[in-house]
Amino acid sequence: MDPISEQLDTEKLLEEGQRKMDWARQHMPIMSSLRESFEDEQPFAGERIGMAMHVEAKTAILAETLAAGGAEVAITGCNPLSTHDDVSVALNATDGVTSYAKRGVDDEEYYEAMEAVIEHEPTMTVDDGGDLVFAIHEEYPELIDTIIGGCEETTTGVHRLRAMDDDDALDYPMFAVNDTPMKRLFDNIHGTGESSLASIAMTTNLSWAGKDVVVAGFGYCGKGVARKASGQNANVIVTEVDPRRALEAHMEGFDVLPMDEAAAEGDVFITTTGNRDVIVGDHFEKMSDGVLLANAGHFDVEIDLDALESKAEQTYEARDGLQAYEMADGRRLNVLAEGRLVNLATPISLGHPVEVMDQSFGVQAVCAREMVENGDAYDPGVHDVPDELDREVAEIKLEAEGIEMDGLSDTQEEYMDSWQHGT
Ligand code: RBV
Repeated sequence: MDPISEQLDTEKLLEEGQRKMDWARQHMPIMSSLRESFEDEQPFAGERIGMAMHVEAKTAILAETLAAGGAEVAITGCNPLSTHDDVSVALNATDGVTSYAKRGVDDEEYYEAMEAVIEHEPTMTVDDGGDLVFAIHEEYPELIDTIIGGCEETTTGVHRLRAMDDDDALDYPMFAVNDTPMKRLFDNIHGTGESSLASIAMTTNLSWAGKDVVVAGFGYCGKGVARKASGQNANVIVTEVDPRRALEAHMEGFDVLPMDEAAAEGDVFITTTGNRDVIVGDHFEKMSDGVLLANAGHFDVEIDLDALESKAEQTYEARDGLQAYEMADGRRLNVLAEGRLVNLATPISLGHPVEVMDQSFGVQAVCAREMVENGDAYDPGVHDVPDELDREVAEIKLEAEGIEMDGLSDTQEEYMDSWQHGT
């Protein structure tokens, strides 16, 4: 397959893509700091890094930072709708980077581009959702011997890798970047919360105030969406399958209902569970005219669109990125971004805010560095990110923000380590 520049009219796109990258770069102090040290130390010299991520401006800065550290980077998308073509072209024009990502690809093109990345014979993989790791294990196991390891960005990908690991089917080490405090407490909560609501608002031009918003799942992403929706004066209803999380949602002041009942209440539905079949056939029967249906989970399996399609009398594009399904009784149920992750996949989506991705990608970058420097220390399987790496990224960010904090005194250290102190 040809790199992106051979496929599209690049001149216009290049300029716009570079402009987007410039803006992102200005707001990514962690990446700037790491880039400086990578340029000096060239930790990735001789390495080929294969990436499958949402190819937009912030991801482009991660890719160029790895390339600045000496890597040869090949990248494609991790979702058929999340690529920004202008950024993909600009990234492809960056030294050391080849991009195959294009927006609006079908399944065949999506996997072709993934294979094009794999043909670079990566020595390290950086994934969002696990498709690249999975494709290598399924189709190109002969490459595994020369792969040092990799990093996984998202909850769904880590979940998938842990399932592979449990089946002894994961044959190289992978860092669970998602599970670090610097990722999960910011990206999943604030990032998903803000960018999902922003994408829905911009796609529909509708308000949150006074709406009944049903949030499926009260994990880190669900909490973010619920809190931000509440902050925009919506009335939030949470659905859960875990009793502790249901209680947590209740104690945070949200209504908690089974989806069977919530279906009749909601004006907007946002799924964040990472599981399939969260909104299905009977639920559609109970919904009011005009509801919005959106998914903020990694894969497009949470809302059963086949069932919705089979119930609909007709379907039409109500706005860009918004498909209306009209029922026999006249109700219109509106689905955003074909049920794909709404913060990245509508035509106006920008993904998470820049500051948040700076943190997530800061963790990615230090994990990639750790893998090349100490790869031998990690057996095949999923690994938690060493805490000192996560702290390193937090410290760079605090310094960039000019925020100072306390340190422990010797007596405090001693106190924390001892068990003899009592009343
Ligand atoms: N995500 N990436 C962006 N590049 O704009 N926005 C969100 C971006 C990541 C986020 O870290 C999450 O874990 C993953 O997308 C879900 O696919």
